[in-house]
Amino acid sequence: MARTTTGTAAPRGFRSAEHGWPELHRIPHPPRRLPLLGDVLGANRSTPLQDSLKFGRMLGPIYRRKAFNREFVFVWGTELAADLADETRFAKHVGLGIANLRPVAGDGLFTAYNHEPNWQLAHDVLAPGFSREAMAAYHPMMLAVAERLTDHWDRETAADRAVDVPGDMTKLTLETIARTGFGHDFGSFERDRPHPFITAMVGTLTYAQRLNTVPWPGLLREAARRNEADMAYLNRTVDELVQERRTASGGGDGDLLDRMLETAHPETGERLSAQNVRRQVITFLVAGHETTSGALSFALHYLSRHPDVAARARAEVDRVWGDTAVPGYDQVAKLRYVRRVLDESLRLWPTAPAFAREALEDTVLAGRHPMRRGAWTLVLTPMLHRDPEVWGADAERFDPDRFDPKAVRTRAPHAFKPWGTGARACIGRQFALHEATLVLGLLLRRYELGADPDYRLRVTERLTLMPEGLRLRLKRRQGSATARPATAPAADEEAPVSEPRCPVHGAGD
Ligand code: MNH
Repeated sequence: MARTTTGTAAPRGFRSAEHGWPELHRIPHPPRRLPLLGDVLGANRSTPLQDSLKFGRMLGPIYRRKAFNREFVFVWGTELAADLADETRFAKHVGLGIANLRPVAGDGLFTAYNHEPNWQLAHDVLAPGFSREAMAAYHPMMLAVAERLTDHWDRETAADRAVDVPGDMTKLTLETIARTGFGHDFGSFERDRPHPFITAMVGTLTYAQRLNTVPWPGLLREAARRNEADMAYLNRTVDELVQERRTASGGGDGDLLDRMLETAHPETGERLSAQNVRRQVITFLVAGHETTSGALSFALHYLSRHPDVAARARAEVDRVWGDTAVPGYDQVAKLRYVRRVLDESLRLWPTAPAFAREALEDTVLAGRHPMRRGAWTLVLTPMLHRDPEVWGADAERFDPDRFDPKAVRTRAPHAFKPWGTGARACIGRQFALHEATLVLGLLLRRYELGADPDYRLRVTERLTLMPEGLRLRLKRRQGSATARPATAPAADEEAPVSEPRCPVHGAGD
């Protein structure tokens, strides 16, 4: 029998907080609440997440906000977030931005309700696509895509042009998931403008985010029409891609699409339906690149602003990779410091910046806030990751040493949640970490990163986060990837983590 994540289904549909939180009055809300409109003063519709951070700083570790007639509870204190990680009392809640993606992603892995049978089926069928063996098979394809990036950056650098970091990271990560997952090539690096798939995807994500900020969707009629067109484009792209595979002779050597089309559930023998495959392909093309692209972009921003950190990371790459022209699969996980740079970037700007949890039963959150079954709250990870009680008074400061093994061991559990939590945590975590570590290693080895001194970090939101307008000037390093022999592992390296059977349940948040 397939496991279920939640036991019986919690009540479905939207519940404003007053229905689910009997003692809502004890949870603070912003001053100057307006009749009908709610807490809209000082809010900016294009940056809802950064607004929430502002309110979080003002109101503390748990607070509520009302937008028109709907009220939401937000949580960021570590103790509260840790209690919400208890899978016996709480589970993922599909609401707000995620629910708004249902028309396009349906019961695909990311947007499925916990009780939908296709969640467990697709999880069990696709999880082996994220095993160590699968990852090792993706590695050469990831390298090939990274080479297209460095070719492009070499040309830009030779022409004395600054590189467009978020734009090019998006090309890189889209090509990576398309190639490794689906044997497809969007030709992103051969285009001057983003691929229409990206434009349609950004349109859909932005629309889903905007739906949260209007009292009723009818106000977005024009945008809704564009969204229909965007969704139709996404569906068409995916249908063609699936069709290509169905008519191809060779198949994809066990890539994600092969698994979706061919694999029967190991216990029930069930397969994904054609409609569900379509949902999964869209889900993976979007979830598989948008957040990794942001994570790489933020990391490059911080590396360019912290030459000491960049020098240390670069020295590690030179030491671990030595003069191997092409790093092997096992040489990526050995970049422990580069990995810390990524973790620290994901701490400050977790690119999927919130996740929602709902109560599976009537319960009391952290012993203080009663919740009825079905009540839910949003965990704000960028604030959780800045909780001064855990991260100290200098939590805003970029410092990868926060992730050295000893610091990690002594930290409160559940204080770092860029991948979400529990059964519905990110299935692509190891994939993203391998890809991003590999690419940062290659870039550090090849270039010096020059920051524009006038650039101030601005973060754009389309459900995910991205540094806006970030450009860097690169310099090719002299004599990089030359005669420096790979040495024995440094003393501070962690033992390799043994691969869990299921990359999600075994990942250990
Ligand atoms: Mn990803 C779920 C963050 C990369 C595919 N991902 C999640 C969640 C977070 C998340 C947070 C949980 C959301 C929730 O609780 O509602 N994911 C990330 C980040 C990166 C990332 C920060 C990169 C950095 N994710 C990837 C990649 C893939 C992927 C790469 C695929 C190749 N993620 C998923 C899927 C889910 C998910 C699929 C839904 C899993 C499930 O619910 O079973």
